[in-house]
Amino acid sequence: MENKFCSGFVSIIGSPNVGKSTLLNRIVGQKISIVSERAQTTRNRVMGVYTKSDHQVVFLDTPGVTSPKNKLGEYMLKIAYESLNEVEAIVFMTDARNGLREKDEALLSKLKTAKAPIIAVINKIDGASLDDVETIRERLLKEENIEHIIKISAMDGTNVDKLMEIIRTYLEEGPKYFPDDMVTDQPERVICSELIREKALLLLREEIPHGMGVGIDKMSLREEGGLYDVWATIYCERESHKGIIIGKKGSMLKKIGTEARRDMEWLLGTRVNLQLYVKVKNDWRNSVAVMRELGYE
Ligand SMILES: Nc1nc2c(ncn2[C@@H]2O[C@H](COP(=O)(O)OP(=O)(O)OP(=O)(O)O)[C@@H](O)[C@H]2O)c(=O)[nH]1
Ligand SMILES: [Mg+2]
Repeated sequence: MENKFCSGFVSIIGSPNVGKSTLLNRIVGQKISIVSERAQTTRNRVMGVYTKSDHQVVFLDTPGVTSPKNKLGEYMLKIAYESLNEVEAIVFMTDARNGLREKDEALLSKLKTAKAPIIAVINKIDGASLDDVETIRERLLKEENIEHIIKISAMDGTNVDKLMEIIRTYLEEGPKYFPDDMVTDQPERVICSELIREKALLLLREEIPHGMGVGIDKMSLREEGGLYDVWATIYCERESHKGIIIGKKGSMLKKIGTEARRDMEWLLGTRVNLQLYVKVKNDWRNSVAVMRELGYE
């Protein structure tokens, strides 16, 4: 019997911070979606392509679902919900350490009307008690459209192979949507801006990160090759935040730049000369114009 190529789209959805982007990166084997310990790290849909000789899965990582507090939040929620249309399966992810909270329950209710079958993933089992995991599992068993429940650790990789086996059963005979060497649809400049935002999220204090946005102003490869010049701006919402992002004598901005540059060099395969600026844009998360400038449209 002839083996036909199988493919399909899978959305990864869940509350903020449950580990969706960590899972995507683990599956495709590259950091294409930034990760941080803060909620609401992912702001756009991030596509990750997993290709094998006889099948291809196109994953959509999405912003964590929570009640929006500004226009950016509304945009993020819309992106997350839109990902549910036209996928072959939905991966609904929860954090084993947190139990099922109100926001997880709210999302579960929303998923009752989803057209695609749901695979529930209880993540972070490396840091949870068996009892906690079991409590979540028992609750999820009551949901009729959840067809599988699997416990994983996206961080250390436990059971991710089993999850992939389950996902495979939802693929249908179909085309190879993307070439073998393609892991994401995000342009390099988008990944570069995301890497800067990730480093800033990692290095800065709690109160600032949510109001941060990063735009790449210009990116150019020098004629003699081997070196990219990148100009980027970090936007924040207050003068006081600007001071914190820049730090004493520029020390914080320098740290953010150094770490981001290292990742960018790895991504681009060349040396990078990164020029970072900080600008205040009051309440930009409610400004459609700035949001558009930063790629949230
Ligand atoms: N212990 C443990 N930590 C994890 C695991 N998966 C993710 N994390 C951590 O959880 C935090 C959030 O991970 P993300 O992948 O950014 O979560 P997310 O669901 O994409 O978050 P948003 O984009 O904000 O919705 C990070 O600090 C990760 O390192 C896991 O399996 N075990
Ligand atoms: Mg994420």
